[in-house]
Amino acid sequence: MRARELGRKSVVVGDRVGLVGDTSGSSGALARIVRIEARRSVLRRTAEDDASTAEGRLERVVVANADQLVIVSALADPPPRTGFIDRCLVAAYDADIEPLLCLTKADLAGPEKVLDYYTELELPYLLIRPDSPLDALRSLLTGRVSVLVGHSGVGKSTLVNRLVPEAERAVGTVSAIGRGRHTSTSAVALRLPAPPDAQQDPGWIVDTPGVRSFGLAHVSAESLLHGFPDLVEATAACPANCPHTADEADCALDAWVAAGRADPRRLASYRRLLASRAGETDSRTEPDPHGRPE
Ligand SMILES: Nc1nc2c(ncn2[C@@H]2O[C@H](COP(=O)(O)OP(=O)(O)OP(=O)(O)O)[C@@H](O)[C@H]2O)c(=O)[nH]1
Ligand SMILES: [Mg+2]
Repeated sequence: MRARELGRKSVVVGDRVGLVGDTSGSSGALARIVRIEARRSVLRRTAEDDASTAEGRLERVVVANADQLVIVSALADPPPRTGFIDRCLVAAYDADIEPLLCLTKADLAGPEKVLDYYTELELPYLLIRPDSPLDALRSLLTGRVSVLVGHSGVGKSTLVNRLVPEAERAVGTVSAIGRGRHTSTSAVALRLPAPPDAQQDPGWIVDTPGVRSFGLAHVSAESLLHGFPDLVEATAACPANCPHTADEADCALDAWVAAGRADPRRLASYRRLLASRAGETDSRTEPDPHGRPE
């Protein structure tokens, strides 16, 4: 239990804490959390993008002390949404957490469209199908705290069960395209099994409930750009305090894209996020860059 002296400070998954009392873990034992250690990283999201609304100010800490953000996106059922992946990338760079893209359900559709969109980014990615070996993923997870995020039904818990068989995380059926029922309802950290020969800390994996969107009200307009490393260089030629919006005639991003140095869909995605932060659009109805309805 949490000690009263912690006040309203809440403990989140991934926190390192100080305990007093009976820490034996045996039945009926009682220990108290008396201290939360300084967090190495904090992954946050807001319900909406617009910090001027109550929902936008409602900030949730997804996980503390994560080293790696594993963005889980299915290649089909539900279909991938690069707008969502872009948001996760912004959140990862903002929190100083390394991103890894995990494309699941590779048995149902090919990754070409998604990978094409990210060609200019050195974004590490893995393709996952039900029968694919997980050695590459395991080696990227070893010794680190990794958190899985993604829409409901993309296969996060399925992956966790393959990595940590004794986890027995409930997995669900995808009820409608992009509208999976939320099978997992809380974030859970699980210790990865130690490889038989290794002395190293095997690391931790955090399974989280599916989210519809990844609100970024807590990220400044300037920091949004960090999620778009393929565009950053261009802004050196922008006038001082350039807002980088489409109506800014001198913004250097348009010429950069026109010269073929970045994908126009990436610029469009960045500007949609800027507009969404300014409260101009509803983040939940933003169009998919692949032209699919949500
Ligand atoms: N064809 C195929 N189906 C998969 C794959 N991975 C997961 N599934 C199926 O997708 C469905 C949803 O999987 P879950 O693991 O519950 O998804 P989740 O991301 O944990 O969903 P929430 O807990 O709601 O956020 C299940 O029926 C899985 O069997 C895959 O690689 N290929
Ligand atoms: Mg789940």
